[in-house]
This record gives sequence, structure tokens and C-alpha cells, in this order.
Amino acid sequence: MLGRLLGIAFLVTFGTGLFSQYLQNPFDWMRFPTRPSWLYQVNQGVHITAGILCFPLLLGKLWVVFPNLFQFPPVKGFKNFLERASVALFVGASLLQIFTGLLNTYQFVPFPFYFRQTHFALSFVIIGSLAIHIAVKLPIIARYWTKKRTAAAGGEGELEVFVEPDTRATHLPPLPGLTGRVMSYIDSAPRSPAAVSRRGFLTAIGLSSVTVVALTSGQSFAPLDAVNLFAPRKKGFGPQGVPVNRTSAEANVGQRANDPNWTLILRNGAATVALTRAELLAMPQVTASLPIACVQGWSQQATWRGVRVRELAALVGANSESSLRITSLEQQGPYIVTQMGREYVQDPDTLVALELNGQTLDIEHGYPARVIAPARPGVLQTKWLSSLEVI
Ligand SMILES: Nc1nc2c(c(=O)[nH]1)N[C@H]1C(S)=C(S)[C@@H](COP(=O)(O)O)O[C@H]1N2
Ligand SMILES: [Mo]
Repeated sequence: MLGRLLGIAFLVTFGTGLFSQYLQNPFDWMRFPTRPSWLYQVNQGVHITAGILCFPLLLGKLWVVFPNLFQFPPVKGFKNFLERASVALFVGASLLQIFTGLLNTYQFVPFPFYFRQTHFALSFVIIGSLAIHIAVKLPIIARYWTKKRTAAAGGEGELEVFVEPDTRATHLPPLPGLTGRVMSYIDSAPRSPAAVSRRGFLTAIGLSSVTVVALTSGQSFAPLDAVNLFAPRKKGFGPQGVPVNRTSAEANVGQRANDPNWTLILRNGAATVALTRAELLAMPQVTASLPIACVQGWSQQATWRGVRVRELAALVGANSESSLRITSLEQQGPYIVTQMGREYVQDPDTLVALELNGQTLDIEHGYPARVIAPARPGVLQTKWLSSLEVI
């Protein structure tokens, strides 16, 4: 039962993770939906929540199989070696994945490798070794479900107990009459059945799952905001009611962002236009209600006001096929330059925002101007804009 839930959680995190990865690192031919505007918010909320759920599920599953991890002799032949190696890879990679993933959501990255690349690569190791694991166990799984059906249909016959070779049957309590129940008991029973009952064990896993999700997922899902006690960010907390990921001090942009001579540079080949903040404010202003949705799971709906990006791009002759290269005033760090595909450029809600929640954009949110677009990862919503370049 834990294995099945864990399998679902892993597939969900894998799918949502792939979506997030390709939004940030697309192949040229990739296009993405820009609606609904909360698409990425939900994707990432589900990704992080399912990832957090993996803690009780994976630790519970490991507890169940723990004695099996230390068999003697450790390897019985080549096939057994392959099987055990894939399980070792699976367990090691999964633990590393969820622990580093959790630390990353708290922006605590004490490991000597790039988080995102490692997280991405490990996800394939995990899904691959999981596929091998399931393939190896397929006969047992098939047999389990066949027996269960027979039992449910009231099928008669001998009480047959199927146990894995290493299970010590003497440790089992007296067997009740139902084949399906007996086998599921063996399947998931802790190896010292006297210590914890099956029901007690599952209740503990269930309660801890509900607790960790309830106390953190309010960062992504508004109805649980009130009990969000442990997530790294809280809705509504921060300047202008929006959390901040990287401050202007950390990004070291204060001086350039507050420079009264700041202009937004629009470029298309040789054509260049420079607009002051006053000139931007003199253009038609559009209001859009869009979330900031961080890869780390937290998100916040906000009201943004500013100039349509497609209108600015058109000033330097961009057309509906044009993508943009977006540059920040920041001088260091991985997100100075980002690219925006044409589907976002063309969306009427994609703005160079000048106001947030009815006030001049706070410097922590990207003053003098920032990009905000529907259904994009927060990390691509560039703050402290410097230039938009048609590519
Ligand atoms: N120039 C720049 N823009 C940036 C960042 C940054 O570090 N530098 N952080 C991004 C990330 S990771 C997120 S989640 C959002 C957060 O926006 P906020 O701080 O206004 O809430 O800004 C994005 N824009
Ligand atoms: Mo972010």
C-alpha cells in the first residue's frame, strides 16, 4: 500500500518536475500554454507538496523493508546482484533527492553541486531504478492481485501463503482465513509484528503525512494558509503583501535601480529605443491579476499594472514570431539574462510592471520595472529590468 502511494507521489513529482524544468530550459521547438495563469502555480505547488509527502511515505516504506536491506549473504548470484544494486541506487537517489529538494525550498544549499541539474539528473535515476524494481517484482505483484481477485470472488481452495524467499515465516502470527489479507499482511508487515500493529503503523504514516502537508502546503494552496507554520514563505508576508525571494541588497542592485537616469532599453538588431519610467507610465497601462509562483513552491496572487510587453516589443519592430532576451540590472548570478518565448510575448497579460497592488513597485519586487507573465516560473519574472531584446 505504501509502495503504491509512493509510486504515485514519485510519478507526480517527476511529471511536474519535468514541466518546470522545460519551462526554464526549453528546447527551441517547445511552446507552452500561457493560460490558465495559475498553471505553473498549481504545478509547482503539487510538485513541492508531493515531494514533502514522500518523506513519511518513503521513510515508512524503508522501515517496512529495512531487514531485507541487510540480507546474508548480501548477494546471491548475478541477477540478485543486479536487483539489489538497482534497489540500492533507488533508495540512495530517492533519499538524496527529497532531502536536498527540501533544503532547497528553504534556500539552504550547503552541497557542492548545482541543485537544479542534479535534481533533474537524479529524477531519471530514480524513475529508471523504480521501473527496474517494479519489473523485477512484477511476478509477485501479479500473483498478489490474482490471488486477491480469487479471494474476493469467494474462491475456495487451500490457504496458500506466498512469501518472498527471505521472509521468515516463523515470525508471522497465526494466519487468518483470507488469502488476500494474509498476503497483504506479509507484504507490508513490519518484520517484528509484535512491536507495531499494521493498523498502528499505517495510522502513524497517515497522520504524519497529513501533518507535514497541512503545516506546509499553505504556501501554495490558499485554503491551508492559516496552518502554514513551517513552509519557507507565507502568503501575504513581505513588502506590498508579496514575499521576496532575493532582496535588492543580496542582488546588489540598489544603486542602479534607484538611479534617476534609468531607462528601459528596447533593442532589435540596430534599432534601439530607451524609455524612462515617466515615458513608460505615459503609455497605455494595463492591469493584470497574476501570481508569482516560485519553483520552491510558494506563490502569491497579486495585482500588477504596467505596459504590455508586446506593445514595447512592437516599438522596435518585433512581430508575432519574436522572442525576447530579458536582461536585469544585476551584475552577478544565474538569472541576469532570461529568454521569453513568443507565446508569452504575445499574451495581453504579459507586462513590464511598474505598479504592484496599487502602489509604485517596491524595490524588493523589482523597481523601477519588472517582467510579469502568466503561467511562468517565478525565476523567469525578471526584477530590476535593464533591457528587452528581440531575438
Ligand atoms: N533580477 C532578478 N529577478 C528575479 C530574481 C532574482 O534573483 N534576480 N528572483 C526570481 C525569483 S526566484 C522569484 S520566485 C521571483 C520572486 O519575485 P518577488 O521577489 O518580487 O516576490 O523573482 C524572480 N526575479
Ligand atoms: Mo523563485
